[in-house]
Amino acid sequence: MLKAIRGPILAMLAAFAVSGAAPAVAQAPVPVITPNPGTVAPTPAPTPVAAKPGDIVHMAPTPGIGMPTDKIDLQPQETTIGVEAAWMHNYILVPVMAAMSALVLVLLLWVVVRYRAAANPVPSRTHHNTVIEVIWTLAPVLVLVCIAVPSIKLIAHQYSPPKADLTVKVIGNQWYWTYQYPDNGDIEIVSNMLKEKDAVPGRQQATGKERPRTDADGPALLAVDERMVVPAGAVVKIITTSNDVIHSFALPAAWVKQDAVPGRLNETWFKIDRPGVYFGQCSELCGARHGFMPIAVEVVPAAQFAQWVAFKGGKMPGAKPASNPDATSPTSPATAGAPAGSAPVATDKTIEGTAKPATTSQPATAQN
Ligand SMILES: [Cu+2]
Repeated sequence: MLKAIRGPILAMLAAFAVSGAAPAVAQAPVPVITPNPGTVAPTPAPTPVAAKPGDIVHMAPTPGIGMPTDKIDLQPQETTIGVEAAWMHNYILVPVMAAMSALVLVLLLWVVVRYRAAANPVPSRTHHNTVIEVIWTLAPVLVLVCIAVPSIKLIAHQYSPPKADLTVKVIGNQWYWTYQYPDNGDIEIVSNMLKEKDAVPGRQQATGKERPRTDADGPALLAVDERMVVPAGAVVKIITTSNDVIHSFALPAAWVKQDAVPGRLNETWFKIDRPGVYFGQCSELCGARHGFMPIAVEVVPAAQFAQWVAFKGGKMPGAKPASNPDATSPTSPATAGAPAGSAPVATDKTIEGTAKPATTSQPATAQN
């Protein structure tokens, strides 16, 4: 009996694993999706941190939004795709997994107890039961159909992006990110993780060459000196690639995870309506400092985005080149990683020494 039911159950589990293994691309039936769902938390009121007049003001992140929470759960989702996917995960995949595990456990226990040798001195020679064979063939098929329908719908939604309002090319490097804005005068942002206060030599701090993380930048290991800035409500097309090894651009609150592969261009997208700061991490083992190349995306109102672009020396599509004096100064963002974040020193003036090489002194072969 045990042997007889084991095959179909294993097949059922294997089939389920295949369908359920890719929640990132599996999405749900189209439940009613509210524009800004995923969480009941009120719209955060990001605390702008004022800098000197004329400086770009960056937002402070809102605890619990766009960053890990202390619950065992997915992060609150900020995109319609994320909401569909989280729904699929919470209301289809998890219940099916739990029910199937419980069923298998009960069947095993029943077989172990009911058909133990002590209670059955003469083994049964029973074989072949048409009814049960039909059941264990049809039941897995029905389970798979229940998963496949919402899953395929979700994939269709995920891979049918609306027309992009903005394209950002994301380049992975050992171990930092570069963000290029081809629609905005090819500005380039170099984004490095901010270290904790005690990890930054006092001399570096005193000379302004490197600043440590503050709470206004975000949580430890997630805060960066330069955030990717995108407008709220815009469809952002993300093109990923890499300069060295495979990295992965992941932004959990937007249900985005896309490998960045050298020599290839991969594409994904997101549209976040709520202004705020959203954090992610490189999600492909890429070497010794893989854990230290976080991602921070700052979603700002459109006007503020235009202001930021101008500040970085770029231009909005169709607009004249920015006349910002900084655009041509040595502090041009294209030349170095400027401090972003929302700390009091987040004035977007380039701090020397935080450019790419500063954090990439380890050889590419120093991998774990
Ligand atoms: Cu990486």
